[in-house]
Amino acid sequence: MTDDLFSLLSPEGVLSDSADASVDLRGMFSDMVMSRRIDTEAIALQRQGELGLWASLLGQEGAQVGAGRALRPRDVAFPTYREHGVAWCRGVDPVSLLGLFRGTTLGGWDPTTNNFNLYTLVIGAQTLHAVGYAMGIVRDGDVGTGDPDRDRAVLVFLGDGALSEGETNEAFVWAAAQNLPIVFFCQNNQWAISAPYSVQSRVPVAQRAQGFGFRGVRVDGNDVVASHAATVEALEHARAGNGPTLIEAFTYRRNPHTTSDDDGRYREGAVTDDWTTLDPIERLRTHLTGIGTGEEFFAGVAAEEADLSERLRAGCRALPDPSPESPFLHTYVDMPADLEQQMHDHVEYVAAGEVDPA
Ligand SMILES: Cc1ncc(C[n+]2csc(CCOP(=O)(O)OP(=O)(O)O)c2C)c(N)n1
Repeated sequence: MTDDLFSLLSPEGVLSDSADASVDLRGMFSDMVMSRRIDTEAIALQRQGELGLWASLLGQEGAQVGAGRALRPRDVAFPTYREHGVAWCRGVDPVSLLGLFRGTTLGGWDPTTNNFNLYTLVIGAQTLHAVGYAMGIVRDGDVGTGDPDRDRAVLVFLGDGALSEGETNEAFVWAAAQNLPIVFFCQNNQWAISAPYSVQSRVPVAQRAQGFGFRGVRVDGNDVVASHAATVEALEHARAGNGPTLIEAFTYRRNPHTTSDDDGRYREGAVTDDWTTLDPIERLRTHLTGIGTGEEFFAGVAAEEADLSERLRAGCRALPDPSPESPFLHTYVDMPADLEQQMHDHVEYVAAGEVDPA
């Protein structure tokens, strides 16, 4: 299943000699475990009626933590709505991820604090936002200077389904034509809700970059070490002024598309079981155990995980309800008079406790 992919940590937990020996494998393990715990708790909270929806990352932790850990502080990430593992690596408070899915906020965090943009639910839209940002980096002269504290790059996440969007193709054209400092990180989890990748393209994701004139790399997305190494290299290439890369992290979405989806209607459970044997966390656990990592390390991770669970459950229930004004705020620097009038009408309507007869 993963034979033709760049891989450094085999499904049996064997690490290649060519892997960077300085990579923090324990840190990667911990980040993957925490990312999965955020996911598990969020699904439970959705089932309890505390969230309206959740988009699970189960099985994609290796791709996300590998990529997330490759970022430097000044690099900027543009996620979709499933990058909970990248958000964790970026230092975003995981409780704030829940706000969007609880419906208490249209955002949830300040994108400038951690250089991690807000989630984008419009498929492919973030690729053009990212290209625009990368153009800004070039104009600021923050690329190719050789100064590691100055040079920066953009890492934009997309799914395989986003490759069928016009925006993504426009983003590829601009990134190539302007040689932008950008890395497109496509998690090919093989499904765009119920549409398999095979109905969208006749060639692998990575190969599509060639047509636009930049590099494509195909990585085992369940191998956190390979995902990290490929992203480190691609970001370095971008920061140095050598232009874009498309990374295809070949993986599989083991849960339904969201908590509202029934994947039993379009795919076989047996395939999901096969991918469970390629689990990114278990693969690294096997390796760490094999090199003599003690039980106290794993117990420490489990304790941290338990604390995180408590924090998520309590934090979710404590998220403040939005004020009736909130959907109107922060849309314009100076709010137009007619919008202001709508806001006042809405506030009065809510205050009166009127119920829409429909
Ligand atoms: C422009 C647009 N069209 C359609 C949708 C509906 N939609 C939501 S998720 C999705 C599939 C996305 O699949 P993919 O890009 O592979 O990402 P994944 O969810 O698998 O991570 C679609 C079509 C949308 N949100 N935005």
